[in-house]
Amino acid sequence: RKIEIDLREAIQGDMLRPYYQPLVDLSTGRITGFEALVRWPHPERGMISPAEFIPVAEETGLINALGGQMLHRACTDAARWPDDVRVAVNLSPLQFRTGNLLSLVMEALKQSGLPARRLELEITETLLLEKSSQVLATLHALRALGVRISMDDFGTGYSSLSYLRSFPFDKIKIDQSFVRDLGTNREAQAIVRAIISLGAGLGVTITAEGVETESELSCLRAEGCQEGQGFLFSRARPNAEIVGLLQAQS
Ligand code: G
Ligand code: G
Ligand code: MN
Ligand code: NA
Repeated sequence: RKIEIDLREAIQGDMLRPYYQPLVDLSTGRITGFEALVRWPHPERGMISPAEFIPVAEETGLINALGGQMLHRACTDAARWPDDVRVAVNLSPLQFRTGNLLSLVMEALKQSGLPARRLELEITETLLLEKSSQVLATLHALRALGVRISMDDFGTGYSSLSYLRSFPFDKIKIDQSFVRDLGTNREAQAIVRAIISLGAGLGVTITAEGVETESELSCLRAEGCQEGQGFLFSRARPNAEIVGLLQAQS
């Protein structure tokens, strides 16, 4: 397939770049960190969305090389940001199976000089479906380094609360589908409220994804949600704009 050939070439040529979307503390309005979201500037097609090529990367195994490059670059970029600003990197379940993830992370931290406490790794519920002891051991080892582990897209997929008992997450990200329906849908509001209360009980930070409107924001604040992310605050931006963005708020 053409997209596979092009993607392989883009990875070999180190053409992919993380863009960074702010994570905002809802009580202070300040940026606490950024999520790295991969972007592919394609020579013929312009900017291609990860929604299109991450699945291709996962099918072909290219996700290991892609994920490694993103992790290294995100740590290197973040090492130059202020010391209280974190970076969050998405991990594919495949990176737990085939790659040596633990040493990849250690190497990225060492090469970049980024302190482990400033790195968050986002994983999805599908990773925990199979209840693999190897996956749990890797997560515990990453956490022992001081890296924070976030549960991404919470509430979609095959949510089972049992994994919250077997692994202590640092953060749970409420999927944007619940946030989008907050104003109009009583069920969505009840679910968001329940997740926030779950987070308080577990001592886990709750982040709302896909915040687009002021009314969603005030609803989330009223429910006691600590952190938000979404177009209301900012889209993902290239690293060249990040330091300026942070200076503007200080
Ligand atoms: O940036 P956004 O537009 O369109 O991202 C789409 C999807 O791609 C999201 O589900 C996001 O988690 C995923 N994604 C973005 N960057 C990465 C990455 O570096 N690695 C992995 N595994 N997924 C990513
Ligand atoms: O799966 P993950 O949460 O990593 O994906 C983040 C995705 O959500 C990216 O595709 C990003 O571009 C997208 N996104 C971020 N903020 C918003 C928002 O406010 N609204 C919508 N519709 N998408 C968003
Ligand atoms: Mn994510
Ligand atoms: Na998500």
